[in-house]
Amino acid sequence: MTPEALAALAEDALAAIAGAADPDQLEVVRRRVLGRREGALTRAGAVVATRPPPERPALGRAFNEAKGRVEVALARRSGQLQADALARSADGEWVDMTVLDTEAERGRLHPVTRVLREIEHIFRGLGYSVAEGPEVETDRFNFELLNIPEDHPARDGQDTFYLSDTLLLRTHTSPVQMRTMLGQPPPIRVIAPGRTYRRDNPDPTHFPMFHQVEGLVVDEGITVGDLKGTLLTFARSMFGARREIRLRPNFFPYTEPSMEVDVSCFVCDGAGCRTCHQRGWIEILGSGMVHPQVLRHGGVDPDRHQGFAFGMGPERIAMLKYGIEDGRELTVNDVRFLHQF
Ligand code: 2U9
Repeated sequence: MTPEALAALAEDALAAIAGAADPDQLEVVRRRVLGRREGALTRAGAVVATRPPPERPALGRAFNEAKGRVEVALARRSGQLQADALARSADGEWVDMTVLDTEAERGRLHPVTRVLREIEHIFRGLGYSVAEGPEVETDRFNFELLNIPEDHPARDGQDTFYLSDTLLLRTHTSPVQMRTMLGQPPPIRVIAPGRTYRRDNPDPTHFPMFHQVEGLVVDEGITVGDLKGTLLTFARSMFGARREIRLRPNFFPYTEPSMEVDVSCFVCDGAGCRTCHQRGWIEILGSGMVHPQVLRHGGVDPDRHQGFAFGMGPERIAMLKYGIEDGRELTVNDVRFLHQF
């Protein structure tokens, strides 16, 4: 053992440290040189202690210097390797927090929602309130009080979703108006928008769940003139100022007389086109004067108060307004479809 041999050990160690490519390799080098039992320099230090006293000061100084150089080199290389690793991950993973994502897409309102809101807006402007009610109804509110007879086809299990002998999914929103009549005295001006259910197989114009907006007015001296003026105002707000309406006789159990309402075609102005099937008119609403028996069921005396009612289908209006040929598209929620409106 000589001072030169200790210096040579240190040189070997420095070369190995410089060659370590990552922290794991560096740790292997550290153990090989400074490990508590097997480290080459550690063992050389033990040999120094066995030399005769006159040799020890020079050997001790050489040992301390060799160990110091190795320790400093290890610490430097370790810091360097950690900084390299950090720089590499920052290069691969950096995020620029100042970049605005101008490509973010905005959502749209569903066409049926737009039509519902537009209808509500128009009738609120005419002084109507908006009422809601349960989608699970009783046979009594959905049919009986509305004068719909026991043998009416709508009451059949083929046409209505029954949940029990007496509970069903409402087939129209009319029970909401019946509940309104029972809950407050005239004057009443209310619309009832909401989901309704019928046992129809899906096709381009049918779906087992759809929406309705029905309306009810009850006051003293209400006539067909009020009905016609109200629905003309609605038609012009909804479909354009040049619209006309016409009433055609029809039958509903809860109104007498009952009328279907056509609006002059808003695509061709009445001249005849594909949308109106060359007729110049489009059927938009059902309506009528509330049947005296239905008024009585709602706690209203038909000798003092009269009323008119109407109903319409937002899906049908959305299809006409936006040229949608297959109403089933309205239930798929494919954003490529919804983004067109
Ligand atoms: C009460 C009294 C009367 C509601 C009315 C209609 C006419 C009507 C349909 C048209 C197509 C709904 O969207 S549709 O399927 N509705 O034609 N509905 S009168 O009459 C009422 C309702 C409640 C107490």
